[in-house]
Amino acid sequence: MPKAPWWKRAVVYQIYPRSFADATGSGIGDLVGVRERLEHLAWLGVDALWLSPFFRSPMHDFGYDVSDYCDVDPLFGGLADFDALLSAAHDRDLRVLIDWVPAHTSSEHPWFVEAKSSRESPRRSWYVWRDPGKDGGPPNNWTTAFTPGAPAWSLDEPSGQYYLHSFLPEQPDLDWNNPEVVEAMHAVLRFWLDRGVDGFRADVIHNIGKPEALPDVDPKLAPIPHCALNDEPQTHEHLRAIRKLVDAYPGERMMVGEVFLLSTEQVAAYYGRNDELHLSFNFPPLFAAWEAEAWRQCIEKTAQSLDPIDAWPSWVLSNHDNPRHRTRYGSEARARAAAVLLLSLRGTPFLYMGEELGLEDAVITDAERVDPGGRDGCRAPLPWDRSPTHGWGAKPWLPWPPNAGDRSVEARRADPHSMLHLYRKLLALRRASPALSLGTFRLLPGADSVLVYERRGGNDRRVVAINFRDEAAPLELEGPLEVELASDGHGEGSAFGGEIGPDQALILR
Ligand code: TEU
Repeated sequence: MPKAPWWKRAVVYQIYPRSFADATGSGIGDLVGVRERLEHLAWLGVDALWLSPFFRSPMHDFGYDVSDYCDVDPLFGGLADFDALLSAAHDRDLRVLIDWVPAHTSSEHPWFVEAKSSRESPRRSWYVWRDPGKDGGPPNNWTTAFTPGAPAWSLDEPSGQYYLHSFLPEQPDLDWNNPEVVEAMHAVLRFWLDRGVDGFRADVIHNIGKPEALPDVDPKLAPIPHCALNDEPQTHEHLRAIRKLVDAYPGERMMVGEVFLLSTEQVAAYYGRNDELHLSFNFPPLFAAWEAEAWRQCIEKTAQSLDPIDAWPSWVLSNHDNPRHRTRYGSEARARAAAVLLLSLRGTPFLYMGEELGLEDAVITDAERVDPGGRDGCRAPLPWDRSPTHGWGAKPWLPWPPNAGDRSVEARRADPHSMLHLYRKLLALRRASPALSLGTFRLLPGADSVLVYERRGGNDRRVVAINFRDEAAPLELEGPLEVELASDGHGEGSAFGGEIGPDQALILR
């Protein structure tokens, strides 16, 4: 097999630090909590973890509004706790990616405080300021992310100018056309690379480049948050410089970018000619229905867009911004089949903490909702054990997900047939199989409701079949095949009998 960088073979596990593990008993997860629970990740068999932001922040967007990129928010601990976590992770051969938020800062970041202080401030041009439009309103028709249809601009009354914010007013967009901004954000990358991180998940990276003229978008598109439309050539230039910076460090450091554009062709451009992002998220599959045809299309589109530019795919079903796929797909049987799919496609899979437990979104009342984007459900805390506090010191900041005791790490680990053991088995199988980790991919014919594909690496070969319906289906395949893994455990270790069960996924060899 060809030699490949670690991140092509890896399975990455996303940790949302507020909700993972609480060592201090504050009801909010923290970095010591993550360190104390690394055993879970090592036992599971993932290769890397990605930590959502833990930097100083007023938390209007729960850490995606950063007021100091080079310090840990006291809620989560301090820099020494980060260093201890990083070295403990490395001791267990777990790589660590951190979240870099380059497109906007917090409005409380000293840069913005200074920029706002006067039109003459030397930092004014670090952000995007414009005079009001002709009617005295916002300078253009761009809209913001969390309040549908609301302008992406806020008026700063003392100076009479508007500033741009693709997200909350508390998240002013940085102006990457200013070389000082570029240098400051590069310095942030170096700060963490020098500390030893293995790489970054770059937040809304496609949103850094903006044209000076900031033209209106087609009025028909204006209701779409501008961030989901912003696709500018400047960004590619910035990414080439970022790639050089990251690649200059030893040890295969990397960056996975969040490109929140809803077509895979657009996303593909952010790999450049292997000189921009190492990996990019690709969200159309996350938004796809649980239907064989929808997935066939996502898979084909991914290959068509990425293969010609030699770019490596990534796959993700859940994250901290969207309802969990266990909730979207509606049953544990489907979520089990989805785990087989996610971990047997060609590309790097990203798991979201708790999906290995089969967690569903918490039911959040209006009174409990705290996120401006209403994304609280998937951010419910992780239950570690069956006790009433589930391993947390105090009542956590959000309600528990349904059946938290039965789905806790403790309970799932005690049951060899649980979802957690399925994930662990899949991870081990993937690691041991050249076909599944780095091999080629080919769709095979199957019934309408069954997705079938072959993975091949050298002499190693697997056939994977996913039944998207809750009724059994015939499945004709060549050659004697053995059921190596079944999402529901049925038939494992025996000869394949020509049929796939309801909601079942199979790995055959
Ligand atoms: O998300 C980008 C993004 O576009 C989504 O927030 C999307 O608009 C939203 O989920 C729709 O409900 C990233 C982070 O992942 C997210 O948590 C942040 O809020 C956002 O950027 C701003 O930093």
